[in-house]
Amino acid sequence: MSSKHLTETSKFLSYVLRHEPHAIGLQLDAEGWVEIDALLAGATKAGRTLDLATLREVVDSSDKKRFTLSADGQRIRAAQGHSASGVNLQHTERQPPPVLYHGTAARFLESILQQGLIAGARHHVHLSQDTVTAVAVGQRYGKPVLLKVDAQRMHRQGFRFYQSENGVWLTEAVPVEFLLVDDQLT
Ligand code: HQG
Repeated sequence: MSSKHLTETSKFLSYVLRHEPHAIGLQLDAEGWVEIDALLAGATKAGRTLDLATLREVVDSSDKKRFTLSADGQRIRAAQGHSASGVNLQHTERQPPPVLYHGTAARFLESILQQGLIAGARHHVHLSQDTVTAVAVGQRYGKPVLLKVDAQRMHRQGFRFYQSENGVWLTEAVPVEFLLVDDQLT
């Protein structure tokens, strides 16, 4: 299958498994799972050609391991990034590394330096362990800016951190006092 078709299908899966399952008549459970049969049927009904082989190829080829299959292979979920209500993944709570990064766009900086990082539509603020990933995330919205998060100090003060099954660090919000604009991009 062409990489363009795989990317496009991956975006469709992110849309229904993270944000709008109802768009194709699906309901996710509290842990974000849905029966693969129901997903394929819903997609077909919505006029999209999606078969099991394609679905498995998208899952296997996802650079960020965005989707997880259940142990019995019957169900699928997005590993993180949800905004859908009624979904509340029990991500593993972990002690974070001393520093985490958040990539954003320059045009959001003023607001972030006033309010701190907020989750917005998603259930968590997303943080990365490495700067390359963070810059790529920020670049999706415009000229990227890299923010350094003092995760160690946050954790010491009782803020909780979680790691999704595909390795993304998550927290509820990051107050301004724990943020530093990293000047390596300027
Ligand atoms: C910004 C991708 C103004 C925030 C990535 C971001 C990630 C504020 C945007 C995942 C703000 C939200 C999530 C404030 C935060 N004022 N703007 N106070 N606080 N923002 O897409 O972190 O490829 O919901 O900086 O890898 O960009 O889809 O979050 O720019 O893990 O699998 O508000 O998406 O994964 O944007 O990206 P998003 P994100 P996938």
